[in-house]
Amino acid sequence: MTETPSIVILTGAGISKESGLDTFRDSDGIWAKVRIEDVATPEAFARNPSRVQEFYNARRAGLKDPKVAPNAAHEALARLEREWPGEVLLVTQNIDDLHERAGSRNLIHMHGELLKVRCEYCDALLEWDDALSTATPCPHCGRKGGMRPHVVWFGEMPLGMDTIYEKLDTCGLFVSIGTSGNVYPAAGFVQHVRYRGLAHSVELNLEPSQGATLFAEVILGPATEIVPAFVDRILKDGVPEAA
Ligand code: BJW
Repeated sequence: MTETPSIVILTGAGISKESGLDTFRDSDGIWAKVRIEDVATPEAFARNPSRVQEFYNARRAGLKDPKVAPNAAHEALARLEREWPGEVLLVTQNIDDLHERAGSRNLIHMHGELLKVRCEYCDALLEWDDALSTATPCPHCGRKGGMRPHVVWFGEMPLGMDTIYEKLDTCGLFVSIGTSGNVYPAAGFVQHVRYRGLAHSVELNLEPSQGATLFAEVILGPATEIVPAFVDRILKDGVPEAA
């Protein structure tokens, strides 16, 4: 008897767009309003920590807006995890908590989490839903000036990479949802899977990503429509043979 194939799903900002959160590289996205060099590098934080804290404080506060809630795409992925008889690993580049709120549990936030902060002095990692400033003392070691958002900036190592590559190496299906394929290492996952040749690969996106031609299958449309339909199909028909 053959084993049930495991599934790895990569999500990006596009899955949260219909929940009211901005993407990065769309014409109305975050990088059209602020410069990466000012808010999303370790150098920016060293140069002007208050500016960086303000940027993430505003986004953390935005998560508390009652209008920001998981959508049908987040919910469909949580259903897939509950109902698929094999393992479903969700790897998200998003720092919002909408996958958790929808019920996903086997989840890696490879670019960090907005609702966590850490201390650069003592490495304490803490849940945090409030504003942070350069004067905030670390609740663990008491020192000021070392508290930073628990996010992965350009030039920093994404989180959970050993587990992610281990699961990519053994999965039977790799699905990429709502990501433009501009940022590595996530943008390279499809190539990694295709090179191994043992998994089917599917992109679900509003528009084709940078690496769309590398996927065996591409389905275009808004996430709230195409993700639930795709999950229904996988639960009904199973995972296609690698192509
Ligand atoms: C919809 C939709 C709807 C809209 N329905 N879809 C040269 C070559 C190769 C690599 C490098 C290089 N120079 C430097 C690098 C490395 C660098 C990198 O990739 N740079 C590129 C710009 C070239 N990467 C790094 O530095 C990373 N670290 C690293 O590489 O460490 C070394 C290492 C080596 C080997 C192995 C492992 C590690 C760190 C990257 C950190 C990224 N950080 C950010 C910000 C922090 C978090 C935050 O503030 O939120 O993460 S940048 C930003 O981009 C954020 C996102 O997670 C990330 C990806 O964006 P995403 O999700 O793809 O969003 P968009 O806006 O780009 O796309 C949205 C998509 O949704 C679009 O396709 C739309 O069509 C779609 N969409 N509405 C469905 N309704």
